[in-house]
Amino acid sequence: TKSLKETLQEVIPAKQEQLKKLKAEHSQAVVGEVKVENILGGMRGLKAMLWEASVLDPNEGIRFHGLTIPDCQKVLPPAPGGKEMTAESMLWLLLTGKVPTPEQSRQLSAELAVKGELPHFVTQLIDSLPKTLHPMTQLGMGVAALNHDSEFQAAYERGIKKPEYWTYTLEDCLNLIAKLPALAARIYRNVYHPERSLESVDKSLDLVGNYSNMLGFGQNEHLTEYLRLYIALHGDHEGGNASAHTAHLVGSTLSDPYISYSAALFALAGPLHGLANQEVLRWQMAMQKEIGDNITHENIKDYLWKTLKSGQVVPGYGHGVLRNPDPRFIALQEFCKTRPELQASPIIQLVQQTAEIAPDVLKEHGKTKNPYPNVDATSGCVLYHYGLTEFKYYTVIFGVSRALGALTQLVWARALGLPLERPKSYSMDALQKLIKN
Ligand code: CMX
Repeated sequence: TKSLKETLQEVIPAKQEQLKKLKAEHSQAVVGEVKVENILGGMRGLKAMLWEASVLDPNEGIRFHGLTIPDCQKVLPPAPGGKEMTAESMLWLLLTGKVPTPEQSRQLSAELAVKGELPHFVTQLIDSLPKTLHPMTQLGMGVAALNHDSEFQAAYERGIKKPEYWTYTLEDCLNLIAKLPALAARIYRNVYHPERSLESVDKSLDLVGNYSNMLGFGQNEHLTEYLRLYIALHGDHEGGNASAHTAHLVGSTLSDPYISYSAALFALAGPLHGLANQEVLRWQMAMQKEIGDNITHENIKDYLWKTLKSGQVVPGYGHGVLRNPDPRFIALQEFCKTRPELQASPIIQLVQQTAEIAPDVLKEHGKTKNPYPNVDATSGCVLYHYGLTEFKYYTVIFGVSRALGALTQLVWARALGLPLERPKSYSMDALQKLIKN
């Protein structure tokens, strides 16, 4: 059986050749135009980034190396005894474009488990932080501190050659992904359950099996399976989203993967991006409190209008690229349908009812280009049902997941020798001058 590194070694030359050919034969081909609206509108719609692992179609949603979410659910190996694809299987696909065998996926799990414990100074750092510091800030700090042991940074200082960059980057990326569960679980324990002892990394478990175990939910196989699906699904969403783009931008300066991904986490921590899943649950709970037991179509509709009229966005709805319901939302909803206890859960029912009503209200409101639910509309309610009720923590789980895609691209950026990212900017005066000429 080939290892992950051996598989990558095999696929890299063809990609390098493809890049060389694109540069040589099509450098001057035009793929779109830059309008003033792109410059003023957060670069929305601008085709300006290279990203290998996934492409987001506005109508059908994400594909990972051409595979849709249902395709991935069919072909990517689950954990022993489980049904949902593992984070390792998704990581393998993202990195290599190939579907791993169950054996390869298990080997990767074993490799990550061996690397999974945190260095002592990082546990000390995290333990010294106040409980009141947002869990995302703590995660970003912990990830940045792990750069103490960056192999890429050390090798760069020694003066390695460019073609060797990717191997050290891969080592850092795997080390970081391996350590995220212990780091994220430690933050959870410290902030919410300081009385609990922390499990250490179990060498026989997959990454998410360990994460669930360290969070204190190891006995709940349903939640562990949900987390596997959640983490695989959130792994990558092409390159332009704020967290992935941040990792790419910072990484393009040859910052090591730890500090590049730390920066990405702080982009994920914003309410228009990853923090939305915390906001969704807060908002749905407030709706539940206000409506009480009398949940009707009209009551939900009124609450939606109340939110919009107060000038707030409806969290979990809309998207920068997508123009249809998010297939990640659909996959997580399907998970709910397979389990009677989830179907009976009041909060899950409320999320489902809201998803039936909100699109029409948002259409009538007439602002958002996409009135449909995104993944954040539903991702938190299953966690809540199974007892992971601290929704301030939810973006941390997203942060554990998004490492799969953002770090994959860092490996590819080094393997392809991608340059420093440096777009051109204009002041409004300069722009007006440009338009006149
Ligand atoms: N509720 C109310 N208004 C919304 C809206 C929503 N859910 N989504 C968009 N709008 C508004 C925008 O605020 C904007 O209004 P202004 O013109 O007054 O500024 C207008 O509709 C046009 O926005 P858009 O082009 O449709 O959306 P953007 O690409 O600018 O923004 C997003 C995308 C996700 C930030 C936005 O839809 C939003 O704020 N949604 C709610 C937060 C959310 O769910 N975020 C999670 C996204 C997924 C993720 O990254 O994790």
